[in-house]
Amino acid sequence: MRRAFISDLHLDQTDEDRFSRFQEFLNVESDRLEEIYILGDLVESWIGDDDDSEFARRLIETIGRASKKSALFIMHGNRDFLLGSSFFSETGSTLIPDSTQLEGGLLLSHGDCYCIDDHDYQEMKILLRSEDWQREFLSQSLENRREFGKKIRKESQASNATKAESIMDVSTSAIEEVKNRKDITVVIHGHTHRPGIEKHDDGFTRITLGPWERCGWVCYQDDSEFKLSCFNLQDRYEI
Ligand SMILES: [Mn+2]
Repeated sequence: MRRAFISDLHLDQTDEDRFSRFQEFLNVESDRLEEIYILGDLVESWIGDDDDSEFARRLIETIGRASKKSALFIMHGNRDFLLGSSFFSETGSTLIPDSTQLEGGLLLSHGDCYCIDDHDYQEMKILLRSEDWQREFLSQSLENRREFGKKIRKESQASNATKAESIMDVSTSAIEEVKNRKDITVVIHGHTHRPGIEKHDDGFTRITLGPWERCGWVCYQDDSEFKLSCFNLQDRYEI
């Protein structure tokens, strides 16, 4: 099975380069791979499937084109958890829940569920993922929702700037828990923006995807082989 895993693209209307690289990436890889997984934070914010912006329309078109050639799976992150059923049916992609397990003991997560030392974050997550909050939010005008999106991003940047580095990383005990599961040998996650491959002595592997910031991080799978790499976001994406 040949797959690619990406996360934390944080696409928005302001970064044209990054959006073009994403289009090229999907175009090239959907010809070549059987499955493509986006493990959360595809966009910087998603205010609802009824967003009528040019950006939202382009995103839906781009994913729709790729999903005709390759199976596309998307997991919610903490920025794009409002990607809803219209988005998935319009794009032909499939929503997968956090902690989805694939064959060969492969576990997929956005990664924020392992950041259990960040109590403020986890509390906020419970609120934002509740049905009541989402229903109320989606009932507001697009204009209000756009404003709220901007506000919450600023607040999160400000609060992250004062938090200890270790709090925003995964907690060792949360990873130990995953590792202790007999049915899991590899976990792939994003969210922390600390890309790398961690191989444990007992054969357990943790692969952390990176953000599309200075370069575009991708993990390629070819059966039991995993390769983490980063491509230039300034140049056209080619293989
Ligand atoms: Mn995230």
